[in-house]
Amino acid sequence: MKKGYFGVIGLGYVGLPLALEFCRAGFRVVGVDVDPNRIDQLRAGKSYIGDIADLEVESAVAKGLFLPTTDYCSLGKVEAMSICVPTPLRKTREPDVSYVVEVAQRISGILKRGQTVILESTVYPGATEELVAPLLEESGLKAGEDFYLAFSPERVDPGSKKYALHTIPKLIGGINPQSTDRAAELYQTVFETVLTLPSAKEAEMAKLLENTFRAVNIGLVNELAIMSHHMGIDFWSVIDAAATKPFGFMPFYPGPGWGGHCIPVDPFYLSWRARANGLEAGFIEHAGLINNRMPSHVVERVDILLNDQKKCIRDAKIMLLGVAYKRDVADMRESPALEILSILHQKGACVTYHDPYIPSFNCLDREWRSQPLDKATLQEQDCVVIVTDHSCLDLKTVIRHSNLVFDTRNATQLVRKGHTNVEVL
Ligand code: SAJ
Repeated sequence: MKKGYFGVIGLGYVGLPLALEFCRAGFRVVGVDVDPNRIDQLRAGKSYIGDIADLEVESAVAKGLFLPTTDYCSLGKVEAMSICVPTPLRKTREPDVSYVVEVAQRISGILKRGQTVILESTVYPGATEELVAPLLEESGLKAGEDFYLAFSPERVDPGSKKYALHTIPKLIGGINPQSTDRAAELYQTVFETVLTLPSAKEAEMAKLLENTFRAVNIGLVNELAIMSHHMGIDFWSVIDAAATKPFGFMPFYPGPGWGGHCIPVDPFYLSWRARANGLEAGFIEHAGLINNRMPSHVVERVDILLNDQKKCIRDAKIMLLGVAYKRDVADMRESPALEILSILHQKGACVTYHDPYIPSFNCLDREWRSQPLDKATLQEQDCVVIVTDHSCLDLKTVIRHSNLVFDTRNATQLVRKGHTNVEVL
């Protein structure tokens, strides 16, 4: 297939890697984003996504392959375009598809006969056909005939260097067979493996199964961790033992809660749709209850540990070690650290944090700045709470100079032997 122009709308942690993957395959990629600062950075050869090096952006721009712009009209020349904008939850835990709606309306203003639109943003089953198609048809063109429309779930694991994007199998489901074929033919020139599904709904549901699978299993191990603690069982060794089973088991690990913009969000797109069909999504709702309760469980544990030293949370000096939502990423979105910090602050603790990936962030109407992780600072703390187990953290030093360490990730497993000042979740 000749390689012409391809469009990507939304140049975030999904869209930017996708755009550059198409550049590497020889396409000229029109990258559209509403944020002019992002466009300026990209044009200057700068990346704002941890997994993407500046050089990758600089090289694609210099070769004239990557064309960052805020102008939707530039999409007029592309054969196909992918929508990669956020699909968060509202405060009511209902889907917020406003970004997808905004983009679809903008595309309908420039859509050309014969173009293909692929939605990559995670949505509820049926959204591509029931929400996006009518918006694009405001162009006067007929979906599935005059233009083609498909869904292809993004499969990005932020912070993971293990899989190159083009090696991760890509699912495609169109609103009709012609759309499926068009989208698959295009993606086959970039991705090593492309699997087509009967329709867009199966592709939308596959993504939700993938992430609900993780969310429910995270909830399972969190629930069993709390149970094991009360029963005097070392649950971390239980998981390692169960993981020796070569089949039929996949380890998940307890933690301070679930973060990121996917796992705590995507399952509720499915439960919302289920409820709209008069169905119950019990596992999803229960996983949400458990995972959302973990931050307060962490604080309860710290409270008990301080009480054992005749201290209380009020006025205690507590340092959170790692605040990103998971190890080795510089992303705070939905991080459980934010909830832990808020609860401790409300209880009167003197909270600080150290995170080499997060120099500062705003929470509780103020800026918080990462403190040095040195002997003096550690010795001042009544408790150090390991919230995110970044690989670069020197936990031996932390244990050596801290009065008390509460480890929510079992990150000290190999260095805490012989130390009595470390407790794990
Ligand atoms: N977590 C646990 N215990 C676990 C696994 C994760 O507490 O056993 C926590 C993490 O600390 C994090 C949250 O859950 O706060 C989500 O973790 P995650 O490993 O699912 O990471 P995400 O959300 O960055 O990326 C996931 C992808 N993860 C993996 O495949 C390992 C994948 O499910 C999706 O492609 C991606 O979300 C997405 O964009 O949907």
